[in-house]
Amino acid sequence: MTALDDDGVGATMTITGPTRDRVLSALRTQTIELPSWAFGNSGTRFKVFGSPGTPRDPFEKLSDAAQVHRYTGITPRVSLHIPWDLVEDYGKLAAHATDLGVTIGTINSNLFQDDDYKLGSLTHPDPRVRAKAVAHHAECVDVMRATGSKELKLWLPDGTNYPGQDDLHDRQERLAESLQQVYALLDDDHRLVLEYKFFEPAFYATDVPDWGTSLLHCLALGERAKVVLDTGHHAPGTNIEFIVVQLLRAGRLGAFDFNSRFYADDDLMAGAADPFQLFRILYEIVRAGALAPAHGPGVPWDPAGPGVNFMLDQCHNVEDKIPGQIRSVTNVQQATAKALLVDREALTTAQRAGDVLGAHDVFTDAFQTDVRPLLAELRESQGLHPDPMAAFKASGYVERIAAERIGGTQAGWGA
Ligand code: AOS
Ligand code: ZN
Ligand code: ZN
Repeated sequence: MTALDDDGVGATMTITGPTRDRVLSALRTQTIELPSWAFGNSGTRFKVFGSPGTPRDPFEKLSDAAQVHRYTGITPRVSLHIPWDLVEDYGKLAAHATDLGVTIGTINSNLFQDDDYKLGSLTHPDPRVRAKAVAHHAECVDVMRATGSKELKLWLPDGTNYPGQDDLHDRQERLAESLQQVYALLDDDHRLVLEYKFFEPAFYATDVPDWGTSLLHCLALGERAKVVLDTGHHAPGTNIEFIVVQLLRAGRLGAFDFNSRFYADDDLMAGAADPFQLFRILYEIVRAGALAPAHGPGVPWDPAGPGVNFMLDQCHNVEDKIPGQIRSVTNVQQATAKALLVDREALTTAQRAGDVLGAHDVFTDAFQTDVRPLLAELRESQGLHPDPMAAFKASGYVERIAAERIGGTQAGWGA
């Protein structure tokens, strides 16, 4: 059915024929990596609310993550956080993942929960503390070897709270040196991804506050160092898709941490705060041909290549965790489908003709298209239930884990 839209340019978009086939086949290649910490209890510094059935160990976190994959079909990897996901035998954990139909993804180091790191980790003024922070990454690389993970992700809480507290220049030099030591620990088929965040926990000067700083350090390290863009880590009003464009041009966009923020870095569900922003980001990904998975069966892994890892970095403080992940995944999937629907030919024609409103209409027509029926069709073609949320709820899994698991832990302390 076709109906007139209200922009005077054309009709509402219908998804048929070659467009439908092209979009469906691109969506079939998409994968999203889930964070193990999304399944543990989490909260703010004021209160952590427990939820029934919370995983008691990393094995149970993987079991919950596998449920998301079971119903959405596009989340085959799970990131670990060390030492939150500390186990004696990582080979056993990886085998457990395989049994569940998923694999271990990125290994995240933890530089923010040790008293020694009060004044910094890789940038700390004391060489002993910097050496300790580097040594932690050697442990993480061992976990990568034991689990088959290929990516080491660093997020630094390092920074200062007061002008003059430490020397800004020296901190950058120390950071460069420490990062080189970490990079040297990696195997040839590993890569390092470096996240940035404009503030918090430091409030005056953050040592990796923006994509430019992360990129400079990555360029100095080598071609297997890439930037992580966490969508929650920018000042309000920042044009994130512009950053995506620049990092893609440089071949240095390693990964996303998708989430939503309203005021600060809240790790809310991706697509909840601003689905239009998520669409704009994914449009640039599609535009650059960067949707192709970096990881996956039949995909040759290239640690220096342009592959982007699409990850979630979220916590579910008040909503149910597995459904919270399912919703986030379907939000990313919807934004991707809409990005794939942009009529690139019509857009380019309008752009080159200087047709400002025409170009804008082509762009927003895709965003306003309801892609949910298409995604339902995609899932059915893959043998999945068309509505993953309904299917998960009907499965009785939540009731089962609530009865079986007693004493689940907080996300950050689930060892
Ligand atoms: C912190 O704000 C960052 O987003 C990191 O990715 C962090 O490691 C992750 O959120 C787990 O705490
Ligand atoms: Zn993050
Ligand atoms: Zn964050």
